[in-house]
Amino acid sequence: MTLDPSADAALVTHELRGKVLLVTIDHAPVNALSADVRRGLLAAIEAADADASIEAVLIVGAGRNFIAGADIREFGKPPVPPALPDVCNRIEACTKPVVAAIHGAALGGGLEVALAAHYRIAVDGAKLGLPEVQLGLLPGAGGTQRTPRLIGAAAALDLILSGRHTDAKEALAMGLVDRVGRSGDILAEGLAYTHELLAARASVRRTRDAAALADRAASLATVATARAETAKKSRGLFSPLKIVEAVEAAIEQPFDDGLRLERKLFLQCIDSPQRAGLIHAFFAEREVLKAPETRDAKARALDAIGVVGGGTMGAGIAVAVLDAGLPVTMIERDDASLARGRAHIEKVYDGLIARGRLSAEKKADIMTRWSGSTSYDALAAADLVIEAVFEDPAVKQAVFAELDRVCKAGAVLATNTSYLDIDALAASISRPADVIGLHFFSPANIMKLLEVVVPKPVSADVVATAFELAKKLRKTPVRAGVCDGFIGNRLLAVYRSAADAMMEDGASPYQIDAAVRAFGFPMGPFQVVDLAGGDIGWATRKRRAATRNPAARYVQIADRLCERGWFGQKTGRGFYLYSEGSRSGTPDPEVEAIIDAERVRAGITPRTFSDEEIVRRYMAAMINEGANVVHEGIALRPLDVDVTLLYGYGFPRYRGGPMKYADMVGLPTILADIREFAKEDPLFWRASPLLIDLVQRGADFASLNQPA
Ligand code: 3H9
Repeated sequence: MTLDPSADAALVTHELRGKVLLVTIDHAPVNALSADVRRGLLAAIEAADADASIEAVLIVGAGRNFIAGADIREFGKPPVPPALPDVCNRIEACTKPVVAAIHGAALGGGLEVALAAHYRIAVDGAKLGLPEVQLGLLPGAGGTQRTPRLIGAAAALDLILSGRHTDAKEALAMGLVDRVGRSGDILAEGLAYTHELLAARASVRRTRDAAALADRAASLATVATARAETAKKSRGLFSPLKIVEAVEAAIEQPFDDGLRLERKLFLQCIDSPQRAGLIHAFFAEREVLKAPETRDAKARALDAIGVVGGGTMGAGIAVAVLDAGLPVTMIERDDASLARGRAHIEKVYDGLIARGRLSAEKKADIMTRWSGSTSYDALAAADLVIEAVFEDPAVKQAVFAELDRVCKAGAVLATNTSYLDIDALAASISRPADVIGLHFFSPANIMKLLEVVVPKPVSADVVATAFELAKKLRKTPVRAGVCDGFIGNRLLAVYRSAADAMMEDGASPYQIDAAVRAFGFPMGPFQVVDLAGGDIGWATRKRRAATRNPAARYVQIADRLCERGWFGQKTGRGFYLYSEGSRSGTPDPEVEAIIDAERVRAGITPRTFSDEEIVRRYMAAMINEGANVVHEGIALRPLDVDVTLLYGYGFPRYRGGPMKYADMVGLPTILADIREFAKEDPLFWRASPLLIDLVQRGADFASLNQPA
């Protein structure tokens, strides 16, 4: 029997099952707590309290989840009543026992609904957590008050500050749920548990009255430790310290006062730019998965993978593939190189064993899926082959000629080039429609970004296969068009040039790095050069010297360092000095002297830069090139640029990516900066036509973030 067949009832239905009111939330895809769902839940509880024949309430989610949390799309918009904290309070105040039966995700507001219920049962596969911190928020529907009262300050702070998911078994152990169901049938488990509670005459049991904070002194000591650790670790994030404050209030204040403080802090988080940046990142990283080809075409098989090249990149890719549970065949030119390739792979796993994160047996098991050969013929059965050999067009073409000869019809032939013309590579073989770029980032088994570079003749199902591979490898794929540097390295080249120019004009590399770190990047541009190896960029610069625009400014400081053999960490010095085995460098007075000499050579009188100006120039360069790659169709939308920089280049997630950041600063401001900087170097600071157009129309990058 459905008691309330109103519009809300479509999303939240309630029906009598004997004396139990079964409340089902059915709001695809993840049962997010939209205004209609909140209204529906409230109506259900009101109905239960009003009907004397109802003895208990059971809340379940339809589909694959209990409730994934508040509806994130509502944040930043005018609030629509009833507010979730009020709904939770009403559930808790219900005069009949309320049971939450949890399968799939019970996250954020979803777990808060469950905590407001009086009893909780979870089944295998349940994911419980309070991940608000990852969105720049804190649990704002009683989570900071009920969780510590139920499971203690330490466990609550761990859950809320990490945002991690816990499973049914651990949730039971920590007291977050009362029961783990034996079967996966959530409805049957929930009903059985509710009937059991009724038979035992279980009464209403409110989490607000739970006593896990009874040892006040110990709880406060836990909070003090968490506060000190969080201040050290949270690196500019706004919400973690607010979380500590809210949990402290749970210890020190009556429940209702604690809730009021939680609400106040939650609203501060909602208003913070970090919330806007992090939620943009959340949706953007899902949106990039929806490249047009993934909608229109079906992926080809991916059961056997080949990797050509056993260097750092090839081995890293092989590890990523092995970690996904797939077999890898590695090709190298001779036995010694093949042995080195295998050794590179083993080194990764041995490192894990040394840190206690992998057993020797598991490693042996993984390595059974690796095979190596010096003959391309071993790739005859491969579904997809990734070439990761030396970055030279002739070498790559020779590899592709071999792949063309040996691979079966329908095999996907991928190149891991970071800037070469894949259209030309595809055209050089008999099956251009099977050729695609898969640009991994080093270390390839760790870095999440995968640029899927789409040459003109490629067939849609090959692109869909690349996205499927990314899914299997747990990478975040971004679709990119063919150009020099694709999305990421193309932007990098431009903002690196901006940094070089500032260095020659008077800022020290150490000041630039510090300013960029203070913005939120883990490393500044010169630290990155030292980490990657200065020789790599040097080789590229030498290769491009003949085609460089002679009118463009060219800063030679990095070349001077490379001429001395100072390639960064691996040689013990680069822009920084590295003591034996150290990975963090110290400023080098000799480098500063070289920079001074270069300024004299270039006829530059050094001037001072504020940290703020450094960031403005760095970001303007990045954003302007980001606009260019969108304008040229290299990136589908601004959000694809954002995800590239977030996942491949250390852009601070809480700022959402360069294009989101630009929207938040305001595009007219960015354009005005570029025009100001252009007075010194008009060739470098040419405003992107897209940026100019958006400013003229009063629009922003977000307006271009339509579904692909
Ligand atoms: C909160 O609860 C605040 C409260 O404390 C206080 C309030 C006062 N809302 O990830 P998927 C969409 S903050 C709206 O691909 P999966 C998602 O965008 C919230 N939409 O599936 C995607 O849309 P599309 C705390 C949401 O199976 C679709 O659902 N909760 C939400 O791989 C499928 O998502 C969280 O932070 C949402 N809450 O993973 C949990 N969640 O199809 C966030 C998802 O158009 N969610 N969507 O691209 C997740 O972690 C995962 O989505 C989940 C499912 C694990 C649930």
